[in-house]
Amino acid sequence: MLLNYFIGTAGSGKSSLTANLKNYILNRNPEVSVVTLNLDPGVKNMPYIPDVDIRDYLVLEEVMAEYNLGPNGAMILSSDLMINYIDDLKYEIDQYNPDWVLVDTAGQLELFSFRETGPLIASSLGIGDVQKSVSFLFDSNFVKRPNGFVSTLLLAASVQFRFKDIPQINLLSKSDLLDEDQIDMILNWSQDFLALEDSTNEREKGLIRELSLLISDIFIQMGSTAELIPCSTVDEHALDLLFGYLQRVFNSDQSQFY
Ligand SMILES: Nc1nc2c(ncn2[C@@H]2O[C@H](COP(=O)(O)OP(=O)(O)OP(=O)(O)O)[C@@H](O)[C@H]2O)c(=O)[nH]1
Ligand SMILES: [Mg+2]
Repeated sequence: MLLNYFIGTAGSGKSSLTANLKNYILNRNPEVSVVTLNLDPGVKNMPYIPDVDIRDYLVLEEVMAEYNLGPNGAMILSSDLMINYIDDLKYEIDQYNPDWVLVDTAGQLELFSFRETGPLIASSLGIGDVQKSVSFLFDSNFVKRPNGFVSTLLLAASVQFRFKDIPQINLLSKSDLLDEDQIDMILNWSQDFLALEDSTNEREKGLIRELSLLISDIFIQMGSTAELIPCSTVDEHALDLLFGYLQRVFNSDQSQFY
């Protein structure tokens, strides 16, 4: 069983990618079974019908009414309450005995990633020989400038820190919104933080520049890269690339990613 979590800021394309990757895998090989899991208790409209859905157990509006909370407070509480339904979600998924599980998480990524629920769910789901990955989405709309790239890089690193036992790949989502030069520039930043520093010096000013430089310097000292994979739901080749990367993660010795 291969289990992938899509995590990213609100609107970064998690649900669209969940839907499109499922279709892509099934079109490629109808024999493979793919299950989608929605972990957003507040979502109203989705681009697909999830096979397993937290909303069968927990609905944001009902939590708001029952606990007399506004949407934000109810979202925090819902995130914590999800823990009570891990066994149910696990049972439902196991009934399908799928080859792939694509997990779509809520846009408030700090709730899933930085509270207890996300890591607990991530460590609990799946049976038998299960391999896991996190796909973190860098929204193309926000990473065109060095400071947006650095902010997203920090979020991606925080998520990696929280889900430390699970290999993570970073996706440049909605890459069809960028031209080729922009894509090359952003991919270059992700592989070479010195290039990111150069662009920061050129394009940012004042405190933002100083902070961005300090942060990229930390990443340089750590010797890490944030290799990005361009990804778009309107481009079949981009899905080919993503599928290939996920297979590489799953086929490799997962310990090399820790
Ligand atoms: N151009 C383009 N638009 C996309 C792509 N993927 C998603 N979108 C659009 O981006 C918007 C948000 O997409 P979603 O898939 O709902 O994003 P999400 O991360 O699930 O959003 P939340 O669950 O609200 O956090 C929608 O209008 C999508 O149609 C893409 O690859 N290219
Ligand atoms: Mg969504």
